[in-house]
Amino acid sequence: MKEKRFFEQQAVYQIYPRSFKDSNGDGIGDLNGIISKLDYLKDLGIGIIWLSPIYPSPNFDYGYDISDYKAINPEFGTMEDFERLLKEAKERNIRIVMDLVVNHTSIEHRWFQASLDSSSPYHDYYIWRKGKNENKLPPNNWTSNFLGSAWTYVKEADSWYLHLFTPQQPDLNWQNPKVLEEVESILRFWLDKGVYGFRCDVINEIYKSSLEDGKDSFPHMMVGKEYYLNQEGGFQILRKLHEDVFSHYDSMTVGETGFITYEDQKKYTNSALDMVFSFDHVNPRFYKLFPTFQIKYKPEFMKKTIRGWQENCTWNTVFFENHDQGRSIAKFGDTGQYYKESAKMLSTLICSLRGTPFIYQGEEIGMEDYPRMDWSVNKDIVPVMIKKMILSFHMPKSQAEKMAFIYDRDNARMPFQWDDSLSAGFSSSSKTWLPVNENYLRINAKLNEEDPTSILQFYKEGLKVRKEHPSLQTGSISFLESKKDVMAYIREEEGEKILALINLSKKERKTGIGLKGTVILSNYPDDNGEKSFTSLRPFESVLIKL
Ligand code: TEU
Ligand code: CA
Repeated sequence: MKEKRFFEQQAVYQIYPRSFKDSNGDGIGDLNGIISKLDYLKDLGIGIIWLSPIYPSPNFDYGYDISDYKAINPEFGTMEDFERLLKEAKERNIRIVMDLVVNHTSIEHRWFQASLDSSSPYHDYYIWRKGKNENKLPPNNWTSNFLGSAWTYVKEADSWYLHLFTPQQPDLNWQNPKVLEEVESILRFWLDKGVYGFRCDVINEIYKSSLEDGKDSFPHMMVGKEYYLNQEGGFQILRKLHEDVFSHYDSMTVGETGFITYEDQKKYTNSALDMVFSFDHVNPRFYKLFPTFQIKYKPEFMKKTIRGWQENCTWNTVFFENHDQGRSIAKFGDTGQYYKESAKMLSTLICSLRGTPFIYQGEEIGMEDYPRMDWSVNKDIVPVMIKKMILSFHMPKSQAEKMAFIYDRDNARMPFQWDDSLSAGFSSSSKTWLPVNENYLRINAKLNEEDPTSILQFYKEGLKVRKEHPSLQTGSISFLESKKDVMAYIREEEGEKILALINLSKKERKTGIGLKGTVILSNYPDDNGEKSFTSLRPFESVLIKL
């Protein structure tokens, strides 16, 4: 039998370090804060921590603009702190995965500073070009993923550089073999310290196969993508990184790959990455439509999308949240009457679908979006860029502001709510880098710990059930034809068979499934013993051993 890999058996917990736990009262989360909460994570039942970037950064994009890949951001602590985190985690059988952001660096990285000089060997680390119309206009019509032109002119260099994100995030030139060498050295640096692997930021955009004008259409989103999304050259680079580096370690890699097909996914996971994130199920309308014309979420959409990915991928990532997404309960569940039931329903999916489960900090205690985003609260650069673009279309300011906050990513980045004390126990200071959600008296980890029916207790139970049943880890998955809004699938391995019945809707639903078995997990307290479920109550979800 094939030996199981650690990431097939364990769940990942994503930490956004700035907002997890502050140990020294400066209002910013840090590494010592994380260390102090390792027992909480152990108790939750996760085996892997993914840290959003902890490297030095000028914070235009809060760590996703890195100025030194082999050091620790002093706001978060020191290299000694990081090594202690690794050691303390290891003692609890928890492994650490870092964030690898190599589509771009920060403008403050020494490579970029050196690259301003066209005679420097670093010049070719980035994508510098002369503009059109005697250098007065950008070299092509590409737009940034965060809107506006993807080019910025630098007087000193009398040239333009490409940036698929903010102007403070210049893209690396992956056609230059030196860049690959540098990245391999970064990977080995951390792997040799004992890091388990990497989550690879926008890894399907790194390779630009051409710089010609892209196909344009209103509202000019991601113009040029046909020359940088999922390019053959990109697959080759990832295979090379795998061959040169990852294959020599017991490691895990997960690619952040928006906008991919099942076929792309197969290529990425074939001798390149261990798994990828696809966003079809959480971001159905992103880039498809202008934000004002949002499509209402329908459970049938989730059912179809999840099934498609589960049936077409060898190994999935199972997640509903991350640091870029709004909180999941409001999106896919119910923040009112069925708050707990719907959060537990999402947890049941996370613990029983095929793939590595990813839980984002706060998801396990039912944290919600911030009630009122406005400029006094906002820290994220995305709304700023959206507003700028909308105003450039000569639309009214009120409209621009409203639309800007639809994609504010601060919602998921509010301080973690530990308890009912000052700043929700996140910090000893009342001034935190982003405000604490006022609902912390009602939603916090301490209350969750004390309440046997809490969302947190359910996550613990779900992860435990997953650990105790090999079929829920590496078993096959087969979907049954079920009634509207109900998902039904069987996980199976070596004779063990588990049926999942999930009602994704707020209404009672018929299942269309007559199978009977023993309930091993349920989000309604009276579901136990030998039972069949011909109908399910709102958001009711059960795992049944057949
Ligand atoms: O995100 C890539 C990205 O463009 C999307 O995730 C987008 O931010 C999201 O779908 C909006 O809803 C990655 C990081 O996760 C993000 O935090 C960084 O800002 C970005 O790359 C640049 O490094
Ligand atoms: Ca701190």
